[in-house]
Amino acid sequence: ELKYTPFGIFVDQAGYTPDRRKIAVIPFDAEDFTVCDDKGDIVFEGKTVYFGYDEDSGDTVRTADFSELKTEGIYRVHAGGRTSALFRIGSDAYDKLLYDISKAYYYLRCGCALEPEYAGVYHHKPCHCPAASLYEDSSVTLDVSGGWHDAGDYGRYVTAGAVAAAHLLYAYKLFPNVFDGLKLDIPDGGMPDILTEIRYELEWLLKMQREDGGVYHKVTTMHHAPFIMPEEDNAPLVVFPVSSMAVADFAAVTALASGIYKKFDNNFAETLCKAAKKSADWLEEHPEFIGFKNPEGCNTGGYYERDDNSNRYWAYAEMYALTGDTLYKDKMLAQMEKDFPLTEFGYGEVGGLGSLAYLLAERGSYDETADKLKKTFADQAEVLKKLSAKSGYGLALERSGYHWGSNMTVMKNGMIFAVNCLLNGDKSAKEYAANQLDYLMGKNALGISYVSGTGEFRVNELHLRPAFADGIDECMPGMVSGGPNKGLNDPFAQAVIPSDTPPMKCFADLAASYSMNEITIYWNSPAVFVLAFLK
Ligand code: 9MR
Ligand code: ZN
Repeated sequence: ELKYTPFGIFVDQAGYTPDRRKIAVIPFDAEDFTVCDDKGDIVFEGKTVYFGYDEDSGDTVRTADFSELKTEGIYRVHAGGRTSALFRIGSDAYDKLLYDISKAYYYLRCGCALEPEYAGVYHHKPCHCPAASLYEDSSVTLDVSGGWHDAGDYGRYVTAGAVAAAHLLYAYKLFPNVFDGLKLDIPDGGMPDILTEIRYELEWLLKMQREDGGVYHKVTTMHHAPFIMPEEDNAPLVVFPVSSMAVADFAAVTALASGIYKKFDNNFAETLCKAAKKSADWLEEHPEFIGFKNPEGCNTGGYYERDDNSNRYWAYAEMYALTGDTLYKDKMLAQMEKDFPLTEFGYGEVGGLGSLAYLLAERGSYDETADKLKKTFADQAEVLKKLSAKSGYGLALERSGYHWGSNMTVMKNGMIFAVNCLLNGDKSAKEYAANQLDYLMGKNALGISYVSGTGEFRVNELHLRPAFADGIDECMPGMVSGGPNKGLNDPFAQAVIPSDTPPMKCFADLAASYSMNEITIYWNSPAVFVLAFLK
C-alpha cells in the first residue's frame, strides 16, 4: 500500500545553510505564511508569491520565501491551515546528508563482510567471493571479487563503476577540504575515508583488466538474484566480454585516480598509471567500436551504448591530464570532432568528464579548446537556468528528463551548475545547484525526500536487495532513489501509477518497482559532488 505525504507544503527536508535562499512550495491558494520553530512560536511571517501552473507537476503553485530567516533551529512552514515537514537551518545542515550519501558505498561493498563495527545492524557475511568464469571460455576462471554492487541488483559493471568513481574522485579533487576531515566509519585505509572507499572500487576495476589491456564489460550471474541477502546469492559468476566503452572508461578513471592517489600511496598510483596506459594502448590498437549486448539467457544490466566516442574522448583527456603528453591531447582533439555532448556526466555519455579533465589540466593557461569547452558549460548552464525559471519548483530539468533514474539527471544538472561556478566564476550557479538538491530532498510535487534516512517523509522501500532481505524496517541511510519515471518501465509502476500522471508525480516508494525506486552507485555519486560543492 502506498504512502502519501502527510504534509501540504514542500521544503528541503535536509535543511538549509543560513545564508541560502530558502523557498517553500505551496501547491494551493494561500496569501500569508508563517515559519514556526520547534516550540511552535512564530519566528517569521511573509506573503506568498503566485507562480501559476507548473506543467511538470500539474499543480498551480505559490512560493514562500523565508531566506531572511537565518537563525539556527528546527522549523516548519505553515499556510492555509497546512504545514511542511520539519527542516533545519544551520551551517551544519548538509553534514549528515553528505556523510550518509558517501557512507552508502560501504554498504554496497561486495566480496567482503560488512562488519557490525562499521555497518551496525546492516552487517552481513562476505558475498560473491568465488572465482568467476569467462563467458567466452568457461574453463577459464578469474578472481574478480570486490568492488561495489551496482544497484538494487548484485551485478558489477565497469562503465557504471568507473563513472561513479569518477564523480567521487572529482568531488575530492575539487573540494578536498570537505573530505579531508570526513570520517565515514569504515576500515581505515591511511588516507581520507572517501579515497579509501573509492579505492575499494578501483581495486576491483584493476581485476577486470585483461593482460592485453582489454577490460571486461561486467561480472554478474546469468540472471538477477531473487530478493535474498548477497551472501545467499550463490549462482555462478560470469565475466562478460570486453567492450571498448569499458576499456576507455577504465583508462580514464585509473588515470584520474593515479594523479589523486600519488600523494597518499605512490605504489598504488603507479599501478593505476600503468594500467591506464595499457588500456589507452589497447584503444589505439582497436580503433573500432566494440559494443556490448547481453548474450542469450542473460538478463542482468546491459549498459549498452551506441558508440564509444565520448568514452575515448574522456580516456585521452585524462591521459593528457595525467602525463602532459601532447600525443594524448591530439587524440583527444581528434575525438572531439565526433558528435557527442561535451558536458554530459552520465554513465554512457561521459563527455563532461573529459572536458573537466582537460579544463583542470589547462587551468591558468587557457587555449582555444579550453575556451570553447568553458563556453559550452556556460551555454548549458544558461539553458538549465531557463528551465529552472519555468518551473514552479525551480527545478532545472527538461521534460524528457523524467526518465528511469531522473534523479541522476537532476543531480548531473547540479554538477553542471557547480562546474560553471568553478570554471567560469558564475556565482549565481550556486543557488541553482542548491535548488536541485532542494528538489531531491523534498521540495517536489510529492513532498518526498528521495534519500533514505533523511527527512520526515522519505523513501524507505527502496528496490535494493539487502534492504528488503535483511528484515530490518529502516533502510540503510544515504541511498538515493532513481525518482519519478514518466516511462513507467516496469509492471509494478504501471500497476500503481495511472498513465496520465504528470511526470513529476510518476513515482511511488515501492520496493518492487525497479524503474522508479531503485538505487545505483552513479545516482549517489553526483549527489556527493553537489553536496561537496555546496558545503
Ligand atoms: O540506470 C539505467 C537506466 O538509465 C536504464 O534506463 C535502465 C534500463 O536499461 O537500466 C538502468 O541500469 C540498471 C542496470 O542495467 C542494472 N543495475 C541496475 C540499474 C538501475 O536500474
Ligand atoms: Zn556481493
